[in-house]
Amino acid sequence: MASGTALIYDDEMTSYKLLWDDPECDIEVPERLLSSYEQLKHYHLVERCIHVPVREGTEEEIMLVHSSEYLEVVKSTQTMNEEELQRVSENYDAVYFHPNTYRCAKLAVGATLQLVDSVMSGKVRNGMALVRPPGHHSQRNAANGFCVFNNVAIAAQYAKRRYGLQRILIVDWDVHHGQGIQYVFEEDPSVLYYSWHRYEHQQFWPLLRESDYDAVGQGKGKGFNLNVPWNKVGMGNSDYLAAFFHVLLPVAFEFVPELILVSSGYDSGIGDPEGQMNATPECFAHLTHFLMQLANGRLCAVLEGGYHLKSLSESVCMTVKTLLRDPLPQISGEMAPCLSAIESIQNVRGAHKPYWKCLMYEGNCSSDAERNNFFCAVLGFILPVAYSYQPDLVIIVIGPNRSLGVNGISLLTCLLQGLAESQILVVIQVRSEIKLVQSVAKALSGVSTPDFGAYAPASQENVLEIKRLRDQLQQEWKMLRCSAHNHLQSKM
Ligand code: X5A
Ligand code: ZN
Repeated sequence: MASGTALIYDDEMTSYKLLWDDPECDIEVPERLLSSYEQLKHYHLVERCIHVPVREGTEEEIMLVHSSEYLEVVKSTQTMNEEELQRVSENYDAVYFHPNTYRCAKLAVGATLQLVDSVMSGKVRNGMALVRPPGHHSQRNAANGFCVFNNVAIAAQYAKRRYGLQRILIVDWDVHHGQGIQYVFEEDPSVLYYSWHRYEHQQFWPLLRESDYDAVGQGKGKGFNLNVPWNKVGMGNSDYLAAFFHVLLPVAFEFVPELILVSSGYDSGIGDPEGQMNATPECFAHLTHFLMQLANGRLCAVLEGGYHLKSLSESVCMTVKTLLRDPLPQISGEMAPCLSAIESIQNVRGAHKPYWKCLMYEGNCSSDAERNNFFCAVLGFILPVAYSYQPDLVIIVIGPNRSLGVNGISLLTCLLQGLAESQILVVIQVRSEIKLVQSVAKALSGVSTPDFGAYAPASQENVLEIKRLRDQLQQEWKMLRCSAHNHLQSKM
C-alpha cells in the first residue's frame, strides 16, 4: 500500500486579486494561500510532505465539465482592462476577474489533477492541493461565488475516464453549498456528492431551493446527492460529527468509494465571517481521519473557501497533519448536537431512506425489515458514545466467542484511534487466530486500512438491541441522537 502525503502549492496562484470595490468579493484574497502555506512551514509539515509540482489543466480537461463557449469567455479576460473585467464579472454572481485569473484557474485545475494522478498511481497515499480560485460553485456555463473552473468536479470526471473508476465520493465540507458539483453529478450514480451548508431555510447564499435535504439526485442518480442544510448559524464540532456519524459515514461505507475527493473549504470553521459556525481546527482532523478509513485511504483534499486567515491556516494544518498520520488532538466542547442540527440530520436520513440499506431499517419500521449491517452499530452507537465520553485511553478487548469478524475489529480499531490522542491498547486472547492479530497490528500501525469487502450483516436481534440501547442512553450520550422525535421523548 502506498504511503506518503502529497502537498501541491505554487505561489503563482496568489497572482490575482480584486481590483475594485466589491464588499461581497473582498474576502477572497491571495493571503489565504500565503498564510496557509506559512503555517504549514511553521509546523514543519511542508518538509514531511511529498512536493508535487502544479501544471495547467488542458482545455480538454476543463471541457470535461465546462462548455467551450464559457472557456472562451474566461480566456478572453486575460487581455482585458479593468473596466472590461468589471463588466464580465457582473454577468456572474459573486465573481471577480483579474488578468491573471485565467492562468491561475488553469493551475488550480492542473494542481487538482496532479494530486489525483499522484494518489491513483500509488506515488502517495493521499494529499492536499492548496489552490485559488476555488471551484465548487462554478457551472458548465458560469463562474459563481469566486469559482471559475470546477476543480473537484473536473477531477472526478478525469478520474472516471483515466482510471476507470466506478465510485467516487465527493465530500464538500465548505460552509456553502457546492451547487456546481451537484448540477454536474445529479444524474450520475458513480459520483456520490455530500455537502453540508449554511442554509437558514434558503435565506443564505446561494439562496437555492435545490440546496435542501430533499434534493437527493435525479434519474439514475437518485440517492447519490446528500445535502445537509444547516438552518442555524453556530454549528460546531458535535453537530459536524453527528452529521458524519448519522448521515455521511453509514452511506459512504455502504457506497464503498474507490477514491475520495474533499471539497475542502474552511469557511465552515470557527471565526469565519461567511459561515458564522463554531467548528474548531481539531474538528477537521477528525473529519479527515474518518474519511481516511474509506477508499483504501485514497483521499485528495482540494482547497475551496475559508476567509478567516488564522482559522483557515490552522485548519489546513490539522488536515495535512492528519493525512500524515499524526495522532489526533482531542476535540473540545460538550459533545451534544443542537436540536436544529438533529432536525436537519433526521430530515436527510428520512429523504434517503429509500436508497440506502443503512437508513432503511432504522426508526420505527416493522421489525421484519431489520437487516442492518455492522457499520450501523459502529457508527450509530459505538463511535457516538465514545466521542460523547472523550476518553483519555482506549482499550479494546477481544475475547472468545466474539461475533465480530476480523474486518469489523480492524475497522473499529482504526476508527477509535481518533480518540484519546491515539493512545489505544488492543488486548487479544492468546488463542485467537493469527489473521486477526496481523490485521489489528496493521490497523494500529497504519500500514494499511482494513480491506472493506462485504461485512457480515448483524443479526436482527443485535440491531434491535443496538436501537434499544440508543434510545435508552441518548439522554446521557447525546451524540447518539439522530432524530428530533427521540430527543423530545427523552426530555419527558
Ligand atoms: C468558495 C466560496 C463563497 C462565495 C460567497 C458569496 N465561495 N457571497 O466559499
Ligand atoms: Zn465557501
